[in-house]
Amino acid sequence: MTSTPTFTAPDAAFVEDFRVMSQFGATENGGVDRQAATAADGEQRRWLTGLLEARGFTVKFDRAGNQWGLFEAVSGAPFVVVGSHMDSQPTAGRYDGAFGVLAAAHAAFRLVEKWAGGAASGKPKFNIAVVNWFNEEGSRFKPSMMGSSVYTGKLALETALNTTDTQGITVREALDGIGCRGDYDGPAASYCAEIHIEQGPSMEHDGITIGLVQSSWAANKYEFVVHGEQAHTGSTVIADRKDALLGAAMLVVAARELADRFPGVLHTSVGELTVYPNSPVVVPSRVNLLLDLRSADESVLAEADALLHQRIPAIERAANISVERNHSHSWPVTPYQTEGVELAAKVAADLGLSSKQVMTLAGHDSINMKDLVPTVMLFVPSVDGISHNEHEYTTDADIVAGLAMLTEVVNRLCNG
Ligand code: HGY
Ligand code: MN
Ligand code: MN
Ligand code: MN
Repeated sequence: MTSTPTFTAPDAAFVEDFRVMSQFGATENGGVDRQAATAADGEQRRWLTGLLEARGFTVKFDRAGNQWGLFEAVSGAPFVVVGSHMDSQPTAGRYDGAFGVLAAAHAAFRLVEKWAGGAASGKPKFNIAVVNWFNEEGSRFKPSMMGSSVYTGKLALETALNTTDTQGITVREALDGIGCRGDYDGPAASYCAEIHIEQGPSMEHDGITIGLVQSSWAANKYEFVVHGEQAHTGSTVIADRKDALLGAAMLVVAARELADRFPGVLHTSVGELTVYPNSPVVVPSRVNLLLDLRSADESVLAEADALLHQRIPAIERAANISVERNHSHSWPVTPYQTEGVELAAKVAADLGLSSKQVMTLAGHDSINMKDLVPTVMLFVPSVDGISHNEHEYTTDADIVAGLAMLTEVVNRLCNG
């Protein structure tokens, strides 16, 4: 892992494109800030358009802002959809999502070149569509996986477009602002493939290059609104306070205590708190809090949900506030199609790449897609398991191996 590998020219081109791509929204600490439909997201999307068009792909934006690079090798046939997302968390790593979109583009370039080789290379049965899903992260606009949720019919287009960020800007306005709201409906899909970094340590720990994702954990996300009353932090008697932040803090602790009751099988977190008015001498009147619960066991998730719900009246009494709970987003434990996992295992063996079956604890657009068409989800290792962090890293050797793997999986899917 420490030596610098010598790459073939196409692999070196991929590594170089990855380096160039990572400059859009680059942060001082070596990460990126490319939240959905921001200027940096728009610039990167235009760069991807140029990359795809230069290789003969037609680029279209659909009504939900998903970016499609289409190549029709067989007129009228459905498409193998391959991609991930280029949007990021506010202080994110370079790999989460973006690696998967660029790998999809380069995999498609290699296949198109092969098909151009004539009869000996064989014509595919299906066409190929590279996709850059809109707003997978859900940091600026909720919920996450927005673009793929609209494409797969799980979220109404109007609901998505009318969603606002904390400044009151709608998705519609933000997409128009970067020129990425189109009138395309998206292609007809036959299969889907996505590659992503693992975002955990298990593959690196086991010395495995390719993760064959066989299922996802389930997730339940909630927005809690804690209602209190604004007051002076100096002059208001403690007993009279209705401190929304105190109630929110109790919810944060309750979430952690829940996880501790189900060690290793339940993950709970509060990732975002918005405090109103968020001023030093004011007892907060309101806090909006985003809490998520995840497990591979839906009965654990249901029990944790119920326990959390039961805690709320005691928190309301203790902090003298009221709590409103709104469901935000959820997905069940969903297995990926066994045939896809087997196909990917065979490809890894044929390419001489080590592989093992893994679960995804994070959400991915492929979780939506696998309910629409057979879907293959692949991982490459994350160094030290670090993710959603500017120091997220995967070696060049591993991203190149991931690209080879994705190319051959998509090749076989395109051949039906
Ligand atoms: O895992 C998540 O919640 C995000 O959609 N990736
Ligand atoms: Mn991601
Ligand atoms: Mn992410
Ligand atoms: Mn005053």
